[in-house]
Amino acid sequence: MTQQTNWNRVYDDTIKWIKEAGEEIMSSFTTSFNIESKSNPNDLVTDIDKQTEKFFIQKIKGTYPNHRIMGEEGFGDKIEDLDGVIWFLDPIDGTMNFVHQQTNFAISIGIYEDGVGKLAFIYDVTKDELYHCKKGSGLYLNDKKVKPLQSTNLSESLLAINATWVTENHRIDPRTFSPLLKKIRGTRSYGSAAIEMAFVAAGRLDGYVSLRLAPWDFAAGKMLIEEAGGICTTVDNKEIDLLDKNTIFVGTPKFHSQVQKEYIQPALDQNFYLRTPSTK
Ligand code: 2AM
Ligand code: CA
Repeated sequence: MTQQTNWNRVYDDTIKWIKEAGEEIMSSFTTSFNIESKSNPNDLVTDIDKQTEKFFIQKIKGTYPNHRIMGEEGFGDKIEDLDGVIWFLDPIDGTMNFVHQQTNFAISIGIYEDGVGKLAFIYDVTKDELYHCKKGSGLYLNDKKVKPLQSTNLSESLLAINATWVTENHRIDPRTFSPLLKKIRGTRSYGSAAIEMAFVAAGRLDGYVSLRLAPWDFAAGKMLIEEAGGICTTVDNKEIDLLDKNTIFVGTPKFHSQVQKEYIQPALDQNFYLRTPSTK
């Protein structure tokens, strides 16, 4: 049985901890930190990712001992079901940007209860921009309420996509998205899934696609986008699985449905390949 949760209190605590963690991260710029690679040479982790995750885990476990945590750096719990309250935590989303640019990275926290989104936070640390929502109460950027999403024509749309997915790669046939790039107004690539999803939620982008995201990368962004009235699915238009790596395609309702119908579905009908991130 899940205990009654005071969500307003969790909301306030999380914002307080995020700001505190943000200050620590900013002060790390004046000291040196250790950088390692994880699954591949481009998958980076620093001491700061690990310290930040441990900071949140200590705060969460100390205040909400019944809550479970799925964190990118693995200091949380081993999560195999969605029962109760689960915090999906990415202490630094966009670690490569953190290392190379010292900007364009975010703290991402999505809090779910029995698989249903309750609170979401994406904090663009160096810009001091906090995107946040409590389910059903609208999306906020810092203290300002964000307008519900507007739908634009494809020819006036901006899509966030990494160039990897329209060049030779082993996850998606590059012919799936390359014709779309000729049709839309432009593409962007910020290198942080959390920031890219927050931008879709706030109407700064019309869509975002990625072929390899983990629950801590998308849990908060999915909630923010849905709160703003946008659509989040896998690239092949299925429901996103919160317990697994997924392909991700998100956007305004019109952008999402048009791209599905006119670009993705025809590519799948022609048997262009599309592999999920859990498949090697
Ligand atoms: P991260 O920085 O927290 O690892 C970069 O395109 C985006 O994809 C980032 O949000 C990055 O999250 C995420 N990502 C997920 N899995 C990745 C991987 N195996 N290699 C590189 N980026 C990955
Ligand atoms: Ca990370």
